[in-house]
Amino acid sequence: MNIYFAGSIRGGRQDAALYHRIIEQLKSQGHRVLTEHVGDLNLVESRGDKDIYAQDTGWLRESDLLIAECTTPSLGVGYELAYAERFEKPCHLFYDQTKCNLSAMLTGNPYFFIHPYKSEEELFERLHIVLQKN
Ligand code: 6IA
Repeated sequence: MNIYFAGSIRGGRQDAALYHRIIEQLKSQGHRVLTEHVGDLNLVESRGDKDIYAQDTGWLRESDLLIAECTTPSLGVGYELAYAERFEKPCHLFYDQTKCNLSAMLTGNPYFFIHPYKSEEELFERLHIVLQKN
């Protein structure tokens, strides 16, 4: 599958190492991750915002599945989720419930598959199940 992985960039990079581990897991199961740079620990902004928007919305339309790690709040990730819903892409949202409370605009939308987790081990178990079912 072509997977669009969404995670915070300008919202804050404190979970970047976790994004990297998730992306590695997706790739190790044979999937193509369109947004590998989200897990890049040395991310430098080298492109203009218009190019980023055009590229990312194109990848969203091309994707088969969206996986979002939502523990660190990000306006960009929220926008991507609404965009993916509009194009009827399956969306799986993960967040560490010991660290944050996800927005009601996400948890209240029955379109989204919501996966709260309490440990990284639980996150990877749930992710494995999602990939097996899709
Ligand atoms: O509001 P945020 O910046 O936290 O939004 C993060 C989300 O928007 C991610 O899931 C990305 O898919 C997308 N996004 C935000 N900034 C970039 C970006 N910046 N490049 C690609 N996608 C982005 C420049 C990075 C550079 C290494 C090319």
